[in-house]
Amino acid sequence: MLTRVGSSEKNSYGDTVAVAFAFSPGMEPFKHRQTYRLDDGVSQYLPFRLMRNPSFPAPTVAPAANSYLGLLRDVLSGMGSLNKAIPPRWFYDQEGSKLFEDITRLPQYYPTRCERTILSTYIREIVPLLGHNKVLVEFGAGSATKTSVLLGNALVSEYIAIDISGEFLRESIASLQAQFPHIPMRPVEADFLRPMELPHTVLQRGGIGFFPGSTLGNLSEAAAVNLLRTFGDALGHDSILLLGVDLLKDEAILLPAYDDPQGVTARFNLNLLHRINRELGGDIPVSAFKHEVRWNEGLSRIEMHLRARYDVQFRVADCSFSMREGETIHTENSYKYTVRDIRLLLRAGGWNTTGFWTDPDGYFAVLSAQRVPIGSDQEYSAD
Ligand code: AVI
Repeated sequence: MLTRVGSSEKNSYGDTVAVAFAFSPGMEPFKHRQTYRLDDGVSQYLPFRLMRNPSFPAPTVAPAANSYLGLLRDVLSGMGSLNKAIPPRWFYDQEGSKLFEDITRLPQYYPTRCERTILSTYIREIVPLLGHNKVLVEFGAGSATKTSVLLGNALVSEYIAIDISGEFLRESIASLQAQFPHIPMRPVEADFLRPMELPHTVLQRGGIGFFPGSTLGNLSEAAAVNLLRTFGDALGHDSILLLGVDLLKDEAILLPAYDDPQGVTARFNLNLLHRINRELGGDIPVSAFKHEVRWNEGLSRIEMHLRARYDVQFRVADCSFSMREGETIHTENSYKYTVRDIRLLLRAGGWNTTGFWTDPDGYFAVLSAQRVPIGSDQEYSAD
């Protein structure tokens, strides 16, 4: 069965855009595959040093991450589905990125604190596994607060920070650049979930992919494996991955981390509706929705939803929607892994685990991994 929605609208720049969709209700988010060149306009984000360095070509990644059309497409297809869902990438406008930063400082939200502890405690063990003079590429850098421990200890030739929220990213990288003036840095506003081609220096020197914060856990298993393969393809054969993941634990710890009594995560979730109203000219009555968190034991994931408090009707970009009381919009999954789960996921994505570190409570893990050499399928390994 196909759901059809169509619309014609002017975007915030005054251009007339026409869109028409035909999506199946079960369509998975993150399936959009397009590649754009980032040569135009990217130079405005470069530190002066890099602008004068002609051997540092622009990377090719998908820049349309935060675009009007991308949001429109995901919202109309997601809201037109039987089980309403909007991909979590749309949380991160300027306001959403600030709210996420607030979440990371909440006492109930342990992942950021645990990951920082692991990195600073074990940095001496981690650094030798990262090689020398490789290019550090951070996927979903955001505030890049965990990067300084790597930049201060590992020998890296360049730092490329990719994030969907450009303004926020540029501010973070400007302050990191002041801290480490000798390391060339490049903030790239892009969606790393789409195919990417990094500067040739990455393939020449080898890349260190840094993917902290358990963002991998926001993807389905299939999308996570695809992303790990995309990272491998972009970083090249002689590359290393440093990955942060949230481990499976008691519901009593998990639920408050996503449903804090201060209401910060609720504001983060509801900001998605404010964003849709702001950017797509919607009239969603935000107060008709409630933040809801569920632990899905069978799938080992936290789910965030927006639940209608009563029957509601609203419009988004000239399309009408209605929801019954209790119906929800599924806005995020956050998978929690066992150590074996994550090792298997890495292997399926083309990476062999080479190191594993955790915090004293065993809440969070940082893993290092190497690309699986072509043609290797060991039946038995002593590690
Ligand atoms: C970005 N990501 C790993 C966070 C998580 O824990 O899944 C997003 C988040 N959602 C609510 N709180 C934090």
